[in-house]
Amino acid sequence: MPEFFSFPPLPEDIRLVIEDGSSFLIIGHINPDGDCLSSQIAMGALLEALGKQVTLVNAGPFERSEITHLSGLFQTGVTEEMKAENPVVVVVDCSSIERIGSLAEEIEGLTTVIFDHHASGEYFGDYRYITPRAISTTFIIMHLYREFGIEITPEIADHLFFGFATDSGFFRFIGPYRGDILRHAAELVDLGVSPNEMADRISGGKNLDYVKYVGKLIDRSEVLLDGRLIIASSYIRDSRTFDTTDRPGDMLYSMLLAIRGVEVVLYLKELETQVTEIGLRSSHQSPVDVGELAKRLGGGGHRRAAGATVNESVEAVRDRLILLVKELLV
Ligand SMILES: [Mn+2]
Repeated sequence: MPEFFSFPPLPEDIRLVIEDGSSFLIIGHINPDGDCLSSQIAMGALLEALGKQVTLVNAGPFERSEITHLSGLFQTGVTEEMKAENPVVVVVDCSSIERIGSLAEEIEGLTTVIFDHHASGEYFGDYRYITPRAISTTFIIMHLYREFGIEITPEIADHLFFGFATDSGFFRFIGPYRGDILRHAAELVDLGVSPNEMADRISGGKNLDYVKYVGKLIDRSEVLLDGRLIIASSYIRDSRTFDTTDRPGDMLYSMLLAIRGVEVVLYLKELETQVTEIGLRSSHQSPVDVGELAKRLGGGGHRRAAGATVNESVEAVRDRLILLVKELLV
């Protein structure tokens, strides 16, 4: 029998925290993507519809071209004034407390509720509703609209769909027996969302330097372990050559995963001399669970997509990762 998805029941204590709270801070992860910010916005609108006072906070930076226009809706820090109301903190789309950056210290002592869909990470917060089989965090938030009996406006429908589209590679990462995702998406389209316009918004809007940058990273990438692993690396110096704040990730991954036989793609980005950000992707057929791999490096994520940041040079972490992937590629 296929394993059809249904949402686990919303714990009663979470429902009570939401119903009883009067003031809320909605927080998402640093370097936010479409799912993160849309989840924050949709969660905020849900709580406002329930009569709550809401502040959206995200430390940024708001660099990806598809989300920069949303930055004006967010505060970038939690002030003492905001804390004076003793707000409930709702954290969305974060698998570990480090993911919220400087805000982690600022919210200390406040009641925290987590809504997330990452399968691996270090659990935190006082209350958690974590649903790894949800395609995006907005998928969970859409469920909350139903749970609390709040109507989805066309504007919120757009945000919810934006999260679905960003996290599912525009529905390409969805396997069989997940008609539920498409049924949810169909509901949003009937509320006025245009998938056509959304596709342009997500993959368009880049400058020429962005595409050249991706080209450079492909050119520089190394094929390893009999063509099953590809590693692409970028360095601080690249920012002097290529004028773009967009992340090469998504385009880079889809091009490298298109190569026959490639199972794992690693993108190593030098942030500082001894600090490297690692993006991990694995192909649909691969046995490698990159979420687990990222967890071993102190990060987290999903089976097919994950990330971590380590205090090591690009070269050092590269060598370590080759050995780790080799062990997993049976
Ligand atoms: Mn997400």
